[in-house]
Amino acid sequence: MLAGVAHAASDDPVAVLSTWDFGKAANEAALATLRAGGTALDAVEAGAKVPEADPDNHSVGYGGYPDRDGHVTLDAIIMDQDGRIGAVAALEDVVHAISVARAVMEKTPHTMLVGEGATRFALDQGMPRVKLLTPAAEAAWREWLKTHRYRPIANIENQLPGPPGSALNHDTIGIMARAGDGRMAAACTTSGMAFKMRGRVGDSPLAGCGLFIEKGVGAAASTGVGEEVTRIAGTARVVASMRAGLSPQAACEEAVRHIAQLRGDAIAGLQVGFLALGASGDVGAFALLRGFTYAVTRQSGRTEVLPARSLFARSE
Ligand code: SD4
Repeated sequence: MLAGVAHAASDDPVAVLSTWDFGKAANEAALATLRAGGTALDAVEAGAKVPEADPDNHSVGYGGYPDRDGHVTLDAIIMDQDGRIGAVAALEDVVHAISVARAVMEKTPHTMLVGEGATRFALDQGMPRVKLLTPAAEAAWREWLKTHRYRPIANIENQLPGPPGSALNHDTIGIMARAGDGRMAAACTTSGMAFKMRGRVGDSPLAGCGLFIEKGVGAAASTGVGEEVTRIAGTARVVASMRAGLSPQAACEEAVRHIAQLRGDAIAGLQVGFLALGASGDVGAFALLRGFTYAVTRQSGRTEVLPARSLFARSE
């Protein structure tokens, strides 16, 4: 059994926490928003927008890899500690899925809009229509069409974009912020698994699967193969464990172990990672396989990208 990495609450508390190496740039945008007087909700939205706008990130927003029919479809959720939720799934033609999710939360009586209705709502809100499929992502898809093989590769999120077709999986950003007054919010945005079936929705936009937060307890986000997270309502489970007294680290480990026990050989080679931020600022991170990384930014502005511990020593 691998011990967790402990991050003691210190006089330089954690302000922003997010998944993968590219979370660093997102964290910096989120911290700048907090410093400018923004709320935790403003901060996670600002952070999530960074990878969404990055054409070189083939897993989130603009430049994301498409589904097997060539459509880039986005899933996102935003949530605050008061149980306010907005989400979109299978959103097309709009870059900032997280802002659409926030508008769903703030301007509709609903918690989620999907597909054409989500796109129409976003356009009605004045968001621009943008073709999300970039030439690089289209080239990767055309390369993939030659084999048509769907096999998620673990930890591709952590790798720099390679030649077309080399990245057969996607990454997600899950980002959590804790403002100076202790208020928390969280967001998650993704283009989902590369070359997924048309209409497939992963864990990311589902409250309690890709993301969950509860006042006085903390927040959790997930990354990896969404189907495996959804099966156990992964982040609801992590937050429930924290509510019951487990540390964020122990809670992430419990959820990963549960997946491994439940699924056995079916999860061989698949990655799932959980990241959690307790209400007092403690961090937890754990994954099935080696290779999951996360970015921690403290109120002083110090950011570290750290490797998560994993259940299995192998990385694929
Ligand atoms: C999904 N969980 O759509 C997302 C993908 C992901 O790291 O997180 N990849 O299943």
